[in-house]
Amino acid sequence: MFTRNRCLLSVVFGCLVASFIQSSAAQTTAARLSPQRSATSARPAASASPDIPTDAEMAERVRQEFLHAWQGYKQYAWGHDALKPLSKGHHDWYGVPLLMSPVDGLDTMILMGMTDEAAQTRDYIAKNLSFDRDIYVKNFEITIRLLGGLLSSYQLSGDKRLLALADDLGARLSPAFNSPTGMPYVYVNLKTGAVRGESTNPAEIGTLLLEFGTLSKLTGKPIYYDKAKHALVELYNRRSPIGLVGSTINIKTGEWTDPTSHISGGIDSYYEYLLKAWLLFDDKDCERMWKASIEAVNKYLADQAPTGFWYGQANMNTGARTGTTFGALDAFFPGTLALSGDLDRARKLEDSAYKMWTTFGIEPEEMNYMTMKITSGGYELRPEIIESAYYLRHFTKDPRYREMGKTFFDSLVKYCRTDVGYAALSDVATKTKKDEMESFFFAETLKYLFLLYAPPDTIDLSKVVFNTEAHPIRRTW
Ligand code: DMJ
Repeated sequence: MFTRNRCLLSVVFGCLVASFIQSSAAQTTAARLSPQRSATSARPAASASPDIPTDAEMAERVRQEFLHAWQGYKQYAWGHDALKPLSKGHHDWYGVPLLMSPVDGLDTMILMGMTDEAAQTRDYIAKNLSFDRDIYVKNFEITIRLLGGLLSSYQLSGDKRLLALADDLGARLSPAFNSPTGMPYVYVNLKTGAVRGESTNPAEIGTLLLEFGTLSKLTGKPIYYDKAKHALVELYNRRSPIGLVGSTINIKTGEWTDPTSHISGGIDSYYEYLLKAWLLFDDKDCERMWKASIEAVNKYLADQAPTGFWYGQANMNTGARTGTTFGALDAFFPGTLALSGDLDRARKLEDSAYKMWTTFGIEPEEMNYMTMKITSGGYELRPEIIESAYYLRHFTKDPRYREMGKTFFDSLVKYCRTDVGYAALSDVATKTKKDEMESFFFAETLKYLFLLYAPPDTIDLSKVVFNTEAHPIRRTW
């Protein structure tokens, strides 16, 4: 069984994702993409402790769980955005389907070597996905899930129909940037280009450049890069004198309406994209903005508490501590720190996040790290803590992270698995399930779990950057 799986994985990776595999000439790019240390795909042979399965066995287990959830989606929700894993129904975000789960899940299928399944899904998307819809969509969510997914799967498959869909989507989303400041409105109507939603946050403004920038590079239309970059710079220019951003801003006036600073949901991927846009596009402005921002974040938000090393909340203008909560979304930050070369903080923070997970058997949406008491008790099948374990294993080669991954996988199977898929939890204390399986479970949670155990050259991190929805974008420019 093990030998067969190992062969299967090698063959599949060799054929399908050859363009992602590291070339020996990658050192120059590797140095640029890995600012404080050189990246390498070498990993010591997994000397698993006796009770931990081998990497190949773990990768295959994850793959089987993807198949389980995908079969459930196909049986009960095919053609819709998402499966409802308890009622066995389906859910469409905007009343009409935008194929959220197929587009989000397609590149994971390709990386897992599901050749036939991926080809069928790709064909279905190309023939059935239409953005000519009179609906207001959230620019941020549609960009990270659909635009990112289409671009990544185009690069992996070479299917030009996906790039055409991405170009069409990019054009339909672009009116969102037509505000007095250039920072995007929250919603845009895909048919009419009408916009609405002036009150937004740094993540919704600053998490667009990887996708719009890649669209520019692949279509030769600079307008996409320029609009998303302008929005990012306008946001950065409104940082406080001590270098922090707040939680809520009005994109018409440019005024902050909530000065609370943190790295959690609503700000998180703004920081992630400053770093990754530097790495993917060699954009020196983004390099400068990342370096200035991370210094302020580490100075005012990092918190060495009796319970561990965390990042909490502070006032963006004074730096005064205003809160001590940390949660599932914050757990992306060890991965971002590791990618930037700060392995010391990355390791300490992932240890804290792991403590959060194991304290409750599975991580809560948010808790107070001073008291270790839950302040928001759901679990949405989120990937961030697994994403961070993937980066840390890659950069440190420490077997600790493959062991952590086993804990995450076992908890998911134990508490979230249903007969047709996986369900989010409404309460991690009681492990009560709820009728939701977000598309990022296919795009991110299972992909990062798989990559944690897949052969290390499956993705060449010296050439590939993941968008915030875990869609790998390869630098071809
Ligand atoms: C995903 O849609 C993205 O990772 C986003 O950046 C944050 N939230 C979810 C996953 O938790």
